[in-house]
Amino acid sequence: MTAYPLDQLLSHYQSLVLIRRFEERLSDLFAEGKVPGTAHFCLGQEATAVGAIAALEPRDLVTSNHRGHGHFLAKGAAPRRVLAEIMGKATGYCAGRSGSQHMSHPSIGFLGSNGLTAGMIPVATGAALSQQLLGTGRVVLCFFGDGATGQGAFHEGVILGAIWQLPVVYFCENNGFAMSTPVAESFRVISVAERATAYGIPGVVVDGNDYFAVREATQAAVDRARAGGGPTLIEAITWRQCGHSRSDKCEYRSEAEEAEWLARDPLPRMAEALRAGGAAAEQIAEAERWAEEQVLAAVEYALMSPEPDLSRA
Ligand SMILES: Cc1ncc(C[n+]2csc(CCOP(=O)(O)OP(=O)(O)O)c2C)c(N)n1
Repeated sequence: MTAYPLDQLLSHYQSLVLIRRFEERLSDLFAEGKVPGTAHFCLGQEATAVGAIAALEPRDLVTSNHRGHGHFLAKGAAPRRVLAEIMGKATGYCAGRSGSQHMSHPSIGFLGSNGLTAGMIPVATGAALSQQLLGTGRVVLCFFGDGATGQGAFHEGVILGAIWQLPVVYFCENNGFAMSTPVAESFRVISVAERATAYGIPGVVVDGNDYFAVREATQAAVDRARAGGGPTLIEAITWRQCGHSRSDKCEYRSEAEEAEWLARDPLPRMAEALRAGGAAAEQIAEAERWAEEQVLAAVEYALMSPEPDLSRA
């Protein structure tokens, strides 16, 4: 932790708390009938988004999946416009037309989330090919879940990334389940990272609930990609503190499992590391207050925002 400036770490802790409060409040808004459709929350997975994106430069690019609110916020999206988008409002990043699963804002390097499982892996590979051909020096960070690694698009995307030595980091958030299917029923290899051998690229397993471990592993992969060394497959072991989507009551998980993972919650772990590194209790509390205020302001903004003009194509 001493390798990073305390101010920067406090601001990343703010981002963790922001994502947590954002998702909690969004869940309430659904329950209150104020949001249409469905959403996939990333509660419990905040450290993968913030830790991995901390390893990027602002000019670098990110692709996401259906569980993408945290990725978008960590890349610097304004919470009020993300919430407005999810609520289908005209002030959202895609004018209310994409909703929760298909948001994008290329000008901050967020190329998009996608409801198609593994749908963005070939897109990330293509974006990385562009960076290589244009010589931009940018790296692409591609988020997806463990379930996505069973899709043909994963294989096709990673194999091309590997063959062409593209500046891309394939980042798997292994939260133990694809909907209700546990990973043990999805593949026979011990870990997703083990598959990297088949593509001839490094595979790394990391504790996805540890901001510092995620950041360090991603930094090594990003540096390697930027230097022309090609892709890395990172597998971050994490757990969602919620159902797969809004309607999932998680009946396939035990109370013991839940207790075990709640004890590994990434937020108190980072707060503890900050305290140990010299942050004052007031600085941590201030970061938490700031995040809460951001979410309150976002809710007000999104609720007040107009509906899209449906006469426009
Ligand atoms: C091509 C495709 N097949 C099936 C689905 C249905 N589906 C939605 S999410 C999901 C599971 C995804 O699991 P994983 O990639 O592990 O991500 P997680 O939800 O755990 O974050 C599936 C199968 C889909 N959206 N797209």
